[in-house]
Amino acid sequence: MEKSELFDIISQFSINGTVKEVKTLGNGLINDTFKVTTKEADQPDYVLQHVNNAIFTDVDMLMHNIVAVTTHIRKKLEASGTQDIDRKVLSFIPNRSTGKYYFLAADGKYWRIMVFIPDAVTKTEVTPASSYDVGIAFGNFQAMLSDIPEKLSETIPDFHNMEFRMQQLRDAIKADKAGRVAEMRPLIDAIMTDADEMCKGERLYREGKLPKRICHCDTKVDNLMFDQAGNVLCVIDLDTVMPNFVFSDIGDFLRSAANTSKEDEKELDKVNFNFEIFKAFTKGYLKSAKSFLLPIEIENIPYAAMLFPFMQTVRFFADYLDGDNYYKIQYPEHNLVRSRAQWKLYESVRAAVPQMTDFVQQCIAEM
Ligand code: GN1
Ligand code: MG
Repeated sequence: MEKSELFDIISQFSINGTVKEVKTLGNGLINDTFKVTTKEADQPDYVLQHVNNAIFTDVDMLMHNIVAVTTHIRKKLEASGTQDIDRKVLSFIPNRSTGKYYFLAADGKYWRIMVFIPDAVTKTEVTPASSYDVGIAFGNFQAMLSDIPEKLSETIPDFHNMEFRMQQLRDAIKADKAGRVAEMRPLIDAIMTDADEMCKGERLYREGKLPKRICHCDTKVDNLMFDQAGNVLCVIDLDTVMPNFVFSDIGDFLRSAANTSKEDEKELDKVNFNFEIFKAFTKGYLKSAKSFLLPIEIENIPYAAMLFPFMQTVRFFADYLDGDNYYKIQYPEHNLVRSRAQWKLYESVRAAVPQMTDFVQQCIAEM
């Protein structure tokens, strides 16, 4: 995109300061993100984002959710006397003319802008010590949002609904749009074998045994900000904050953090479940969330840990069979490589279910 177009988009928002430069930022698979630097030292920098409205089809509702969430969290942090609040919750900037928190450009693209959090870093890997803090942070995040007065909508309907994700995979297999199905039988069969078991969450929900709470739903490590000393500041990427099972936040964090390699590792021997990270995270999470969790949520933490690599295999794989329309890819087989890496992680997590179950029980007994 031309710099002048980006400058023009930025000028639609009520930002302070004069724009000096705009550079690409981050590695999200869905939205395009830019860092906007201002000339003045006493004015903030900003983050400009193109919202992918093929995926988030109702941007007005999306931004309503996000602003409700950030406003509510800010109030909670103020009430508890927290220091340095501007680095612990995102602030979005309204459009000068509409007052809405997005700008709809003439070409139909949606943009938004938020204040850049200074002296913060994102990570691709975490240690057990930081995972413990992340666990506490997610428990607090869910606790802070438990009494949000606005009703939040599902920004992507059925986002973490495993039955729906299986249906998408079945549809992709049936349509075989990219002609890739024939060679993929072993992976398809392996997924189908475990599918019913992995859809347990939806069944428990229908039976009225499992609640939905407001969750982040994209808690991969890249979506966390840390300060220079390694302390958690906040979770970013709030597009998917919506009602869901608590399994979402536990599972997606472990999927990314407790993987001994990358989400798209080609050498599968390098992909394993890091049990130390699981232990540290679970301990922290239970510490801050135990007061509101039901026994059924606690006893299914091992299920949550399995569910997310399983679900992510299904999602990457359905996209691969469909001809790569959803996730950004860097090479033609990228979604297949991702699927295989996630499947390897799933198998490794699955093998650890007995140890995970013991550990959760032990944690609860000690609290
Ligand atoms: C996407 O936007 P990003 O890259 O943080 C995806 C997540 C997946 C993740 C896999 C809206 O997250 O659900 O788990 O990629 N977000 C959406 O890396 O589909
Ligand atoms: Mg992201």
